[in-house]
Amino acid sequence: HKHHQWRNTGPISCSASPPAAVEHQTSDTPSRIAALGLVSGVLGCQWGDEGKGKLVDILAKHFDIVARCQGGANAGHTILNSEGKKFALHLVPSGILNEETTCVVGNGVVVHLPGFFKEIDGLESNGVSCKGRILVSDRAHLLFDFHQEVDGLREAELAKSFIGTTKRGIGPCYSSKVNRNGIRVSDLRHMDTFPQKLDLLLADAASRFKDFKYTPEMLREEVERYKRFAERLEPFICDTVHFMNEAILQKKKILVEGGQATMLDIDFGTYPFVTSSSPSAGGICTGLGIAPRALGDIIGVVKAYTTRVGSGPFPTELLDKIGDLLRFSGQEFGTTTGRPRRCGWLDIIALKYVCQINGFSSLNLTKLDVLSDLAEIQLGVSYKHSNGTPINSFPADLYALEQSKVEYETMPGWQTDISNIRNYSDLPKAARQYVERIEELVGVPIHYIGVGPGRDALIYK
Ligand code: 2SA
Ligand code: GDP
Ligand code: MG
Repeated sequence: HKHHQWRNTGPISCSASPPAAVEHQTSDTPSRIAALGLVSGVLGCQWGDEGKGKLVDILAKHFDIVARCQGGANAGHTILNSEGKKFALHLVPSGILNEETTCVVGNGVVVHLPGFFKEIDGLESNGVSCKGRILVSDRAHLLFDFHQEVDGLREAELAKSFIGTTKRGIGPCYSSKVNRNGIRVSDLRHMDTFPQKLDLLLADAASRFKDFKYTPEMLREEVERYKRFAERLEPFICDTVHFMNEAILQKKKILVEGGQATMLDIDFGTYPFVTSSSPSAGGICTGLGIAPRALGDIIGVVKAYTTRVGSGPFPTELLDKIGDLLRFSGQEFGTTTGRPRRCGWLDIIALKYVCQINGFSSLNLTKLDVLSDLAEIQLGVSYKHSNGTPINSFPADLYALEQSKVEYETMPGWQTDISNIRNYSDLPKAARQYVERIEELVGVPIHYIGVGPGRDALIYK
């Protein structure tokens, strides 16, 4: 089996098709990475923040293109580069820190332009060049400040049953999209009709929320602002469907970076406590316009325990000292909002369900180091109805879920620092037992194990 690696020959301009790929062998590439399919994906297996950004950053140098297919600036990926410098990325794909990678923001993403430019300015001022390296789909929907305001108003209206959104306007923007009155990136090329479209959207919001007010003056100002954004965005705008499919024909290597995770998926998550996009495997095809048969390996990223931000069911949640310990040793605070994350044990029932939906080729178990202080570790292995009958898959019915009971398996802890270990066989026996028990229970191999936040803190199994 011959492994290929393809590299860009320079920045890709939007009107151009991808430059010819250059084939070369690499000797330093771990065989696991070299063998990854031409279109690979990295997706979250829980409720987000599994450490997807770190894996994407590590894999990026072996790929030509890193693409986002869903979500928006609600995503928060924290990455430490080789010098230990910390970057928090939201809309820009985590491939940006690798200078040879072209980043694509696909049609399924919702784009808040003020935030996008702010993120680019932040990266540029930290020495990361973005020019010619980010392509934004002309089919992507624009997320306006008013969507963010409406997000807050909706949450306030829900009162105690609030979702705990990031208030980045995600739900309202996808609502506009599905409602078919959204405004897309390509509409920025028609500034003559843009004011009217925006007016309709704002009027819609004003008719729905009594606290939402806008004046003709505010509309005019917003239009002027977007005229400037339109000019600045022009070099980034691209028919990314054509671009991606050309790249596939040219056998370039593409990595798709998921935001959020399957348990937050609009269809498969704990509805209504979900995000408004499809962070599972299907979202790769719909959010980029590439065919299912183009897909290769999909890697699921799963934390060695579970975290969740926002409201909604969390069967294995720990509301005790162990939960606090995980939060502090795992630094579990939101990358976008700084909110403390709820913490609990690994939920195998939810993980099996997520593995079925996504058909992962392998898993990246992250933050194993965070469990190092514990004398015992629990694994949630099954749910039972209140009458004692087993539940065979993750239930849709949140009431049934709330009344169910989680059954645990207790595993011994290792109580030694593992953050400097780089070979699987050097891990303490109890740590290996934990890893192998998870593989056995879910039936998917764990190929990567995270033992620290840094780029190098990864064990290839
Ligand atoms: P939204 O804003 O409409 O997508 O929120 C709906 C639910 O989805 C959850 N959600 C997330 N959960 C974890 N991490 C996310 N990204 C940030 C991070 C979150 C942060 O990386 O830390 O900084 O708070 C993310 N984005 C959306 C959200 O909590 C709601 O439960
Ligand atoms: P993402 O949204 O899935 O990309 O994850 P986030 O970046 O929001 O949250 C993951 C956090 O865990 C980040 O602060 C990472 O730097 C950190 N992290 C990732 N992998 C590991 C690991 O293996 N061990 C430790 N201790 N931290 C990790
Ligand atoms: Mg995150």
